[in-house]
Amino acid sequence: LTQDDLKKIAAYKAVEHVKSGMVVGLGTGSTAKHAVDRISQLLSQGKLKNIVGVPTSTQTHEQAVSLGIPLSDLDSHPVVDLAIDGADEVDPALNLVKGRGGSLLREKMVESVAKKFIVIVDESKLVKHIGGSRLAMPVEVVQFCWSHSLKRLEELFAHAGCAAQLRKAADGAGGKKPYVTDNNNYIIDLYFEKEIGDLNRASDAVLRLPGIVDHGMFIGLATSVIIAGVDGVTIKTK
Ligand code: DER
Repeated sequence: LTQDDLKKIAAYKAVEHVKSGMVVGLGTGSTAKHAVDRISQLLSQGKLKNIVGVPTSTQTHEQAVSLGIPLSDLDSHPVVDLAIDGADEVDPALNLVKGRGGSLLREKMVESVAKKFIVIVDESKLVKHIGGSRLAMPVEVVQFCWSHSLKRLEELFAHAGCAAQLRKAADGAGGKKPYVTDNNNYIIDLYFEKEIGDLNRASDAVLRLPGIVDHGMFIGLATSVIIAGVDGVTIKTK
């Protein structure tokens, strides 16, 4: 079983919770992609009807359009029955790190108004403490004076040995340029040497900094996590 097989298994399991008539939050990333594929499969087989998808990125929007999934947005559907999305890290309390795919803002907007939010992961995403994996903790910031925001974020997390860097993307000419999100913002990735401590305190402190749009800590939003491992699939519900 490859890692992608595991992602697909978790995604298909989550889609079993999609019922006809639901407004479904469509996640972003290589795991959520399988869930979107599966929903379109069931729609075309007539096993699902009257689904409205609310995509969490232009990437997922384009995938869903190409698959013929009817789409809407939070303006028209302020409540989502079920959101399905991947994650970069999941801790035992189902807190998440998300956003390494760059879509954290729209994901958090959709997933924070979902009656149920099922996270789909392969077992490699499980961690003891989020932010401790030495992988990126993304923060979406306005472009204006991003370097100032980067410094304020490093100061804020100095106790955790934080190093921050502006996320870059290929400029198509062999060089790099700042990565720009769907919302025309930049992303600053934070790397920690030590645990960041209380997540809610960290979240509040980050969100109080002017110029910060949002961050990749999804605290208390997930209602279930479906974990696909080599020994099988398990579901943990809060
Ligand atoms: O960027 C995101 O939040 C994605 O959901 C990401 O965290 C999970 O992507 P993956 O399923 O490709 O690992």
